[in-house]
Amino acid sequence: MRVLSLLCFLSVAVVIAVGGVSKEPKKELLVTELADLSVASIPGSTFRLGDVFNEGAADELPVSFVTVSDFSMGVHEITVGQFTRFTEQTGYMTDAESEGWAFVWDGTSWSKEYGATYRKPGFPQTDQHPVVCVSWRDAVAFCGWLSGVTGRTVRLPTEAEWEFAARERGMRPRYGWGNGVPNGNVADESAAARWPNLKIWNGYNDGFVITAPVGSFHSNSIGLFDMSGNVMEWCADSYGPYTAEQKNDPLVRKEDQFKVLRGGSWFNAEPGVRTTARTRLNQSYRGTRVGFRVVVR
Ligand SMILES: [Ca+2]
Ligand SMILES: [Ca+2]
Repeated sequence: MRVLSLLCFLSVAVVIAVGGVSKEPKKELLVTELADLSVASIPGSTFRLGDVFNEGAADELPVSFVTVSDFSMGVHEITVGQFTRFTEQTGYMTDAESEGWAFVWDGTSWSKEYGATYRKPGFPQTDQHPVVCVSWRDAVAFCGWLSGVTGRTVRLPTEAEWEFAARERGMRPRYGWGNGVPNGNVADESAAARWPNLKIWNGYNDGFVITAPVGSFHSNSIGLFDMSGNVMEWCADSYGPYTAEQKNDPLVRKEDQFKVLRGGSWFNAEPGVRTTARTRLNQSYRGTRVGFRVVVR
């Protein structure tokens, strides 16, 4: 009966267009009783994917021309509140819950913390904090649920979409906040006060040791918040080397277990929070530095 009532509800899920102001990205609010999701409409284009600054790691090269189609992206990382609505409606068990542990920073390394989950990551959080301790598989499951709820295709961003968005449609912002001093939740003086050995952004204090409520800092020019820092974000792609040829809407699918994450987190300063920086983790990884945001078509 619960499933039947959910299906009935899904059929009346509504999409409300909020409309845009000139020069502002068009915003939509996908409204359901289960999950409100604010997304920004991002017109596609061709851009140069990779380390256009020539200052990053080897895996950010070669730079190549990539075309991405139009897409919409969640303006925030998925929150604890949104993820909880998913698990409450479906009974979904995260990998951390079913296996009984997640990775937590203990001051010197990322170690298995038994009992750590997105509900109890070991630090205070509200429904507005980004969900953490979710694996790639957990994130994909959330997307599948939200696709059903909204009647839209909801999925993880491809690595190319993520970078295109973080760089304000393929321009040259070095970070989610632009090119200057930080305006986001990165490894800062407040984190160093707790963990003196942490590599931080010297002289910068954002006031958050671990995660911050989403949207605590200003957005980029296309309306996206926390593209650098707060939580690292799962992408749809398997990790692989870049190639030089031009591509259209690339998505790397491989048999191995390593998936791409982008943007760095509260745990990173330079160089991890750069918009072109790439990270890979096993798809079963879950820890207090990893979350995700979604793309909607
Ligand atoms: Ca911080
Ligand atoms: Ca982020």
